[in-house]
Amino acid sequence: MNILNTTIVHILTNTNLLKENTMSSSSTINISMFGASGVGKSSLLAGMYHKMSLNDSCGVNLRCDNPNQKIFLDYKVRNLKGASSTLDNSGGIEGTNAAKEFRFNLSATPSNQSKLSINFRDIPGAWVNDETKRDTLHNYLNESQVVMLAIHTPALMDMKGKNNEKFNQVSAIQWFLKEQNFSKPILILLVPIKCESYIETEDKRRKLQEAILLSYKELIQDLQSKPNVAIAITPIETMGNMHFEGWNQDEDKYYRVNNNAYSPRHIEQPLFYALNFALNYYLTNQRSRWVRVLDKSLPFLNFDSNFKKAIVKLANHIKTREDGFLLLQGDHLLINQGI
Ligand SMILES: Nc1nc2c(ncn2[C@@H]2O[C@H](COP(=O)(O)OP(=O)(O)O)[C@@H](O)[C@H]2O)c(=O)[nH]1
Ligand SMILES: [Mg+2]
Repeated sequence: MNILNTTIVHILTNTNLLKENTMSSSSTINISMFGASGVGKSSLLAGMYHKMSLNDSCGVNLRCDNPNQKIFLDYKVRNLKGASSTLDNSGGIEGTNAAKEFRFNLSATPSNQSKLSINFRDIPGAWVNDETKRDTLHNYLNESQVVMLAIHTPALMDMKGKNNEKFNQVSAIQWFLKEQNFSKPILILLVPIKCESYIETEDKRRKLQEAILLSYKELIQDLQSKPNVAIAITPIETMGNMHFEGWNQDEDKYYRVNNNAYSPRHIEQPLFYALNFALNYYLTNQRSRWVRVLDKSLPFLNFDSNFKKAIVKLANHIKTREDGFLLLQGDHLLINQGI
């Protein structure tokens, strides 16, 4: 069988049938970091990257080759680690002009050549209310395979959600998402952050889920019948050591619990969801037709076997029903589709 495999691969390579497979090195998955200003989008991105660089990353390697971007992400993590007894929103003031792009290379191991670029676009929250950015924002969302919608949890939960609309811009954000035509598969993650005080007990996690389902009801109902759309609620603690204290006029205040160190919880989950979806998307939609046909009809050739293994591993690691997580729809877009 081995000789047969080698011969077939040799023939395919020499007849250029696999060429498009190697050319697929240019495939890109766009992930939009979306949400109002100051909710914690950039911190979430930095925290996910940091966590990924530390731990077992489920059979995938995510590399940032741009030194300036690495410096920015490291700086953000240092800020989160160094946050002292109180913390306010001032760190989140963003320019309104440009979205920042962070390009990562995804491969099965550090030594493997990357076939897939993961392009995070950190979209300024102010764009949702800026007429001049409307088209650009639509285009960004339209080009996205994954949207991570960061949600300011204290604004959603405290004082019966009195500050929810203001901090989370729920109506404008839902409008932008509902306007998409969803002709291609997309994963939308509703990511409650700063939620250290809201996921400590089963009862609190249930209440948080209910509040998200209610607040984003319009969007969720609208997307319910769309088979191309996967949606999940993925609550995380970006810092793990800060508890919500209250409001000082219009600013949210936190305190550091027992001087505890930065210890994010579940922060890898949105990334695992996104990478799982991205790999499935790549195998199903971004490889050439030839490669897909050959992969299906001659499975012993083991095309992209490392990516397939990573999909299974990631699918086993993502939380779909526990710890306040909920995969609402689109399971079929996240599990190995047997390609
Ligand atoms: N308490 C708390 N503060 C956070 C958390 N994530 C971010 N922050 C703080 O919230 C502010 C805004 O964060 P940033 O990521 O810049 O928000 P962005 O404008 O959405 O990109 C910063 O001061 C962060 O230090 C979190 O999980 N908990
Ligand atoms: Mg930001």
